[in-house]
Amino acid sequence: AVAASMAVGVSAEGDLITIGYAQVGHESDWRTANTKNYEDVFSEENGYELSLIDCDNDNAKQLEAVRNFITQGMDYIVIAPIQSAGWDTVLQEAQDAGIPVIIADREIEADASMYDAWVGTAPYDEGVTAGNWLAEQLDGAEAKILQIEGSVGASAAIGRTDGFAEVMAEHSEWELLDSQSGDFTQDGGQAVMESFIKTYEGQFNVVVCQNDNEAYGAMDAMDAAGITYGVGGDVILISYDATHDGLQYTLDGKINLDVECNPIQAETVKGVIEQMEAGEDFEATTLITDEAFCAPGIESEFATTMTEEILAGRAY
Ligand code: GYE
Repeated sequence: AVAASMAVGVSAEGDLITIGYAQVGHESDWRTANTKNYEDVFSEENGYELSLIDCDNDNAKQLEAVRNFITQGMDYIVIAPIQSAGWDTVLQEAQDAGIPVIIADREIEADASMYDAWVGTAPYDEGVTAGNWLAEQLDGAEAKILQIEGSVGASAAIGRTDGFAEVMAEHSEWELLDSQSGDFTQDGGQAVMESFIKTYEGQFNVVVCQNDNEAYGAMDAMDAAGITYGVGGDVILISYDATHDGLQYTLDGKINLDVECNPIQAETVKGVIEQMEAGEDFEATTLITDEAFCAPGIESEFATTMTEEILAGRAY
C-alpha cells in the first residue's frame, strides 16, 4: 500500500522528520525498553525529532496526545494503543489532516483503512505457546490455574488470555480457578496474588502472569506466604515478555516458562517510515516474532532451555 497522504510526510531537504509517539506509559520493564528503543532510533542524528508522550496508561490522555500531534502537524504519528477499542474518531481526524499513522506494539479494533501501517507482536500466539508448553509439561496431570491478566482492554492482555484459553479448552483436567487484571505492573501482580492466596491457598498448582513485572509481584506474594514456585516448587510459574530480569529468574529456575515479547520495534517502524518518505510501497503489516524460554532442566518442543549465553545477549 502507498499512503494517500504522502505529501505531508515529505520533509524539505535537511529538515528533521517529526514523529509523535503516543506511548502507553511506564508500567513495565518491557515498556521502559520500548521507550528507550524509540529514543535511540528516532534521534536527531538519524534525522528525526521525536515527541514521545507517556500517557500513563490513561486512555483519555492518549487520545489527547494524538490530537495534540495532529494540531502540531507532526509528519508521522505512532500510537501504542492502551485500549484496543475506541479509535475511529481520532484516526479519522488524523486522516483528514493528512498525517500518516502507524499503530505499534498492540492492536486496535478499527478497520485497517483507518491507519497506514501496523508493527507489533502476536499476543494470541504467545498465549497458545504458554498453553502448549503447559500441556506438554503436565502430560495429562491436573492443573488448577490462577491467571494474572494484563491491563483490561489492552490487546496484549486480550490476546494472551484468548490464546491460553484456546489450549485450556482442550484439557478437561485443567481448571481456571480465577483470572484478574494486575494492570501489567509489579504492584498489581502482588496485590492480585495476595488476594488469590487468601481465597485459594493450597488449591492451585499453576500461576500464569501476563508480564514479567506482574510475575515479580506474584513471587513476592508467594514468598511471603511460604508458597514455593519454579522448578521443584509447588507451583508452576509462567510469565510473558522475557525481559532481562525475567530471563534471569528463568535461568535461576524461579520462573518455569517465560514467553518472549520483543519491545525492540523502533527500527522496524523507522524502516516503514523511510519507505513512506521515499514514496515506495511499504509494509502495511509487520509482525515481530517471538520465542519462549524455559528453565534449565526442562526440555520442550515449544521453548528454548535457558543458558547464561542467552541471558548475556539480552540487553533489555
Ligand atoms: O507485555 C507489557 C507491557 O503491549 C506487549 O505491555 C506490550 C505489553 C507488555 O506493559 O509488559
